[in-house]
Amino acid sequence: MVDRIADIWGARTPYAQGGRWPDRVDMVLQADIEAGEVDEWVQSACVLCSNGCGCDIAVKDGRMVGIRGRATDRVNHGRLGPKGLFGSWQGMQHQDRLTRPLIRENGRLVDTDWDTAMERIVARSKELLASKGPLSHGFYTSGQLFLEEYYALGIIGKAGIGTPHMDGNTRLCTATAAASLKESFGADGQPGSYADIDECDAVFLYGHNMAETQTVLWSRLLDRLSGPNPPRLVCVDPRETEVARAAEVHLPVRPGTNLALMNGLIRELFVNGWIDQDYIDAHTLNVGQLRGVVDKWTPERVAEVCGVEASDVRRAAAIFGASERVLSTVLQGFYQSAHATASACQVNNLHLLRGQLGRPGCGILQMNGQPTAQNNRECGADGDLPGFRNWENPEHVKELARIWNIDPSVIPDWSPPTHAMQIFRYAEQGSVGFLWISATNPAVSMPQLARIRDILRKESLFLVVQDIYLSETAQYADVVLPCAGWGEKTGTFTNVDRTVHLSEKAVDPPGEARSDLDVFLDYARRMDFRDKDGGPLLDWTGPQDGFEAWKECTRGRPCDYTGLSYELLRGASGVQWPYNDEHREGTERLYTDGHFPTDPAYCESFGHDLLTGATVGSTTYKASVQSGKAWFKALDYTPPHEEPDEDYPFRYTTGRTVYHFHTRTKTGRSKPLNDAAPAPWLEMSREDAGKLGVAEGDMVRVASRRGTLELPVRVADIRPGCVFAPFHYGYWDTAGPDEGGRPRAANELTLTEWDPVSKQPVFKNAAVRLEKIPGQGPA
Ligand SMILES: Nc1nc2c(c(=O)[nH]1)N[C@H]1C(S)=C(S)[C@@H](COP(=O)(O)OP(=O)(O)OC[C@H]3O[C@@H](n4cnc5c(=O)[nH]c(N)nc54)[C@H](O)[C@@H]3O)O[C@H]1N2
Ligand SMILES: Nc1nc2c(c(=O)[nH]1)N[C@H]1C(S)=C(S)[C@@H](COP(=O)(O)OP(=O)(O)OC[C@H]3O[C@@H](n4cnc5c(=O)[nH]c(N)nc54)[C@H](O)[C@@H]3O)O[C@H]1N2
Ligand code: SF4
Ligand SMILES: [Mo]
Repeated sequence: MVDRIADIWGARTPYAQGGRWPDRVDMVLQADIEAGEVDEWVQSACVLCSNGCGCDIAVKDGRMVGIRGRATDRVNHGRLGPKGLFGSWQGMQHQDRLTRPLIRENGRLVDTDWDTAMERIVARSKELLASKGPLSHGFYTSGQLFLEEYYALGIIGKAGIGTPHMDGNTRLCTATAAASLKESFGADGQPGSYADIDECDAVFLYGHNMAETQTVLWSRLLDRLSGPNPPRLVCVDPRETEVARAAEVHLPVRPGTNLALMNGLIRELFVNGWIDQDYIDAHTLNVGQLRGVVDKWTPERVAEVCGVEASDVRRAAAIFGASERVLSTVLQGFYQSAHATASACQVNNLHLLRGQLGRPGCGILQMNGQPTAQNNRECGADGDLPGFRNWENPEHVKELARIWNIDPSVIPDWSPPTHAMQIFRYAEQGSVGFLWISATNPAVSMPQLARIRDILRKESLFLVVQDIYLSETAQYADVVLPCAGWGEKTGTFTNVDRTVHLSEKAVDPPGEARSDLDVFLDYARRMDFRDKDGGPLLDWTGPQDGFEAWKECTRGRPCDYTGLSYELLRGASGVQWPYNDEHREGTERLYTDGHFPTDPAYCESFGHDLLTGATVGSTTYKASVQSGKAWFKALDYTPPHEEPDEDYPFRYTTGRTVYHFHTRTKTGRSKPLNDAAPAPWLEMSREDAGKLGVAEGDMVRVASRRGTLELPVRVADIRPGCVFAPFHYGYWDTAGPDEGGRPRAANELTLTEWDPVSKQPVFKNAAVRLEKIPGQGPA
């Protein structure tokens, strides 16, 4: 049998341009079980990244005992990666699962029953609403719940309580994807399709280590690369990742300098006439402004700022210019670095300039990371209004109020929605006294952890944490709610390329754990939220009611789900929205006719100034828009806020490894995955290791202005002057810095700073100094 820990992508199944990606069914079963002994295979999709691979869960004697890919699914054609194969079902069934609610008594968390836990929450909630009003409440959710759960939470926060303080960890994840799509095209939603990999002439990966983070998508690309007429590949990443090694041109930019590179690439298209003037004239606005901004970004200037070769900038641009069908993918190397939205918009601009949108092979994938991030953005459990509605458009607010049968004045539309970092700031200051965190672990995943820990432990903050394990964050809670997770509850979710999947309940959750949806509905009931006519605000009895309600909310919006049903999703494959009377088969690509959702009455946003983040506002927007045309948005480069200096001479960046998902609550509890990457490390170039006198495995202390880490060195192919740490490792399985343990969470060092438009925190560039810890070998 193939070792799918060592062999990450599995065997090659080459195919030619325009061909069909061959099927290959991947499967793992518990060691003592044969396929014939499985009682039942239950349809689902994997929730360990945004790829959304279709799968079936193997069930025997009421337990999950394995998984296999669905050959019929358009996303993965049967394949699964290491996390899907091992992390999914194994990660859910560990003895550490939370089985009973916990409440804090005399400083300690103790077991209780659901009534006591919920009544404690409701009592505090009512008391704060009466004494301080809705702005005392904050909700911080996830990119890992189901659509129905987010929509329930969105209704609770926006129509029940009426607080603008709602966001998800999607803010840390793909807020910039959403922001760039709104700025350029008027609304969120990926223009492209995974099938563009089958058709394209070239692929550009911008700050995206697809080989480790969407392993099945990378397998599709590897199969094209090993078939006839393979696509040309360009990679922008300071590290020599697997993607970089496969690329024809690798641009190892200094962290934080993406925008300089992008401005240079755009300039090359203009200078060499590699643009589609007819498309630009017919379908876009503001090309003159773009030209003006990029004018001074010659390849030589780019080379100097980014630390790459000018000839490589020219070669990369020439590949874009010479290819009829380019697929671009963008992820955290752009979204979590400096000038995030502006850099991501420049990718959209490259495609608009060449008219490469809406045709097979010409995709833009402003990627998602988490499996259900798209749904949080759609359903309004983050800062947006449900159905991609525009908070600055009073008609959209009225429409929502009509759908929910409430008074429009309840919906908080008087200010921009509060982003995650600002919600935590309000908790720090004390104006938010009630914070409900679901399915995310900010005590490890947010920047500047010492500060986050101080906020979470504040006396003035009543903290509810809803999780499947006692995470680092849950340990600070006043009430911990044990939830059912993947395979233990039913719901739908949507992946990067708008493919909607149904994930069915396969087994019962452990102990008294309940689905997140049941918890939200229970809270709504106990709070007695009512509509205008005195009826219950949320009268759903289960996920299917939620899905039906959601369909109505999307009617006529870009993410129209009205033609979908659970019945239909029980089919062979997931399907792509919009799916309605007009699109009976779903929609492979958006903007095929060059018409964009920028009409002021329809668009999701009136846009922002990319430098300051100031909103354009309806008056200016209406005066400058030509409905249906896309926007060229551009910004000049300025250096990132924190650059290396004498005291902190190294650039610090962070990211992922293939074997772990985030804070390891699931993958750290799967033996094969955890054995493959049991502890954190610091990547450093050979050159820097030599200068510091450290060798592989030596311990170093890494310090920024905000904290320190102690990690073993891994000598790696990273550009000199830069170091990299994986952000997966926190303290649930080791003593934390407050208990005298070694600091090892990458976010001890990161800074509290965010992109002005998307408000996504900057996790990918900070300045640090290094010192060898004498006499200490491998940990
Ligand atoms: N194995 C695994 N897969 C995952 C996840 C996981 O935790 N583990 N998480 C999922 C989620 S939620 C997400 S958001 C995605 C993230 O997926 P990716 O964005 O692919 O992952 P990262 O490792 O965070 O960052 C990608 C690359 O950015 C590079 N980089 C750092 N700084 C810069 C810079 O300034 N410029 C450029 N151009 N590149 C830079 C890093 O070297 C890194 O290789 O992965 C998803 N898939
Ligand atoms: N330095 C640095 N920091 C980063 C990043 C980086 O690249 N570098 N990346 C950022 C990104 S892109 C992301 S997405 C975040 C991820 O950061 P987090 O969201 O904090 O990470 P997770 O470990 O996925 O946390 C999810 C939590 O939900 C729980 N959970 C899983 N399923 C369910 C469920 O069905 N119900 C409930 N109630 N709970 C559930 C899990 O046990 C876990 O505790 O980290 C961000 N932080
Ligand atoms: S690529 Fe993502 S969705 Fe597919 S199996 Fe791997 S972790 Fe799961
Ligand atoms: Mo993410």
